[in-house]
Amino acid sequence: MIEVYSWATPNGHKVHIMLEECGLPYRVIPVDIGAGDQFKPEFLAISPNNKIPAIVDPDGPDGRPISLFESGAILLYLAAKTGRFLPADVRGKYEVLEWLMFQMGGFGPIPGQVHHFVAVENEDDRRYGLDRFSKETRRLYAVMDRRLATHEFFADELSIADFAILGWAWRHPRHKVDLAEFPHVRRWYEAMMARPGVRRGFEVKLS
Ligand SMILES: N[C@@H](CCC(=O)N[C@@H](CS)C(=O)NCC(=O)O)C(=O)O
Repeated sequence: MIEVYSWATPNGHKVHIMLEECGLPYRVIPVDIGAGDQFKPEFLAISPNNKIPAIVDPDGPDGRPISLFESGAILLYLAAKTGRFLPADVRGKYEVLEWLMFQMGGFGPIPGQVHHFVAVENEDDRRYGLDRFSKETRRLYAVMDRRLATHEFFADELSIADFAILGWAWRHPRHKVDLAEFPHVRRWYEAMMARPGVRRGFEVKLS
């Protein structure tokens, strides 16, 4: 059974969703990042950047255990292990990778800064941070809206890119985005959230 070191955050949920959608058996080991569990030596041994999620698969390549950190790498590993949610053909695969990298490099780090700055007490600092990162967050939603105007999913079919982006879109109230302004994102978001596997992923028990 795969062990998932995780917490109820966007990056954690991406992996919970993928595991549920693939029907893979797994066990969650909560890492309370508010209490500093991510700095414990036993966690750092598998996640040297002190961040969730991380996994240990006792049945890794060649039947030997493997541990992985970074949610994008974990999604790619699980896709390779199951043959699901990542097309085998080169064009289809790289289309998924484009949108996965879009999420990992932008639509995650940027709204994450909004989550930080909304809680900053100093008004000038808060205003500066929110001006900068809310504007960029909204630009990213506009990019997604344009893509979804002509595509049901981010790539040609449902993929790990959708799961990765959904983890962060789920936090739209926290980064102060009204999906009514991005109707194609809203259509995709509602369809994704209606999937039983996605729902189970967001409801995963962490204690
Ligand atoms: N690029 C990493 C980011 C992971 C990340 O930022 N995890 C956050 C929770 S969503 C975390 O563990 N924060 C704890 C810390 O930074 O100390 C990934 O996608 O896995």
